[in-house]
Amino acid sequence: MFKHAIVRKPGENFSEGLTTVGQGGLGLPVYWKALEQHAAYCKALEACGLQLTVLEKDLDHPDSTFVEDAAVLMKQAAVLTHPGAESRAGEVARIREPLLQFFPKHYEITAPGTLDGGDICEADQHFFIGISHRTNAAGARQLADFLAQEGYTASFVDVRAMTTILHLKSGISYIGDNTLVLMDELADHPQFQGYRIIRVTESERYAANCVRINDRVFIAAGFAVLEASLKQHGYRPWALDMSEYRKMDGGLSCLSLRF
Ligand code: CIR
Repeated sequence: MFKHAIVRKPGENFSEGLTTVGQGGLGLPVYWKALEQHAAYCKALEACGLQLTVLEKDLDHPDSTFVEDAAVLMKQAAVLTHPGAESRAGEVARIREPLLQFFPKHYEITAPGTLDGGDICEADQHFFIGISHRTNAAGARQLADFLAQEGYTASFVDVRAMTTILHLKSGISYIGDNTLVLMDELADHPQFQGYRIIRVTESERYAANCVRINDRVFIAAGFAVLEASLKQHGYRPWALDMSEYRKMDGGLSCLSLRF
């Protein structure tokens, strides 16, 4: 059960963050809509029983609303990351203090290692670590070592050749009950055999990034096939409009750190 989440409001310069899809047809985000969607996301977290720490907008870092990339959380310790994009490196220092209030024990990814939280998929005692254009092998190895010290196992999934996703977790979510939601391209990967798999079709790929929040599963609105499939598997999906975050390559999970 999650009891708490840390989020950060997007700043007025949110659209100046990094994006690949924004330039490619979806357009740039509209700020007031992003704020509205953020507020709805926060309300949904609260409705699921979570207490929120809402950090103020950080105009020095337009991507800083994607707080998930700055840390990886275990039950008893936090890992401060070393983001792979230069423009995002300073986000870690800005989340350190609020995060470490809750996690007195912590580790840090250091150069030459780079790692974005969006590449890390926790599945109970096991963590899948994506090697991407943001997370390098050195960062992945450092994290695996920290995880081992805390009693978790880890394995690496190389997604560098997958041009459709930014991070591993853009294409995979663990929603409890030994169940993975997987985009088509990842669904037959040997690492994921042994899990119950809910497959996401190519046209709904964006929705593969969903989040189990206590007894609900948050999914991006507008993806009817996955929503129906989650229901069939006994889950209670909660659809949230993510249109403005999608334009900046962001998914549902990136907007919060949950613990
Ligand atoms: C970036 O390119 O870093 C941001 N515009 C989007 C980050 C999304 N984060 C995530 O998927 N965990």
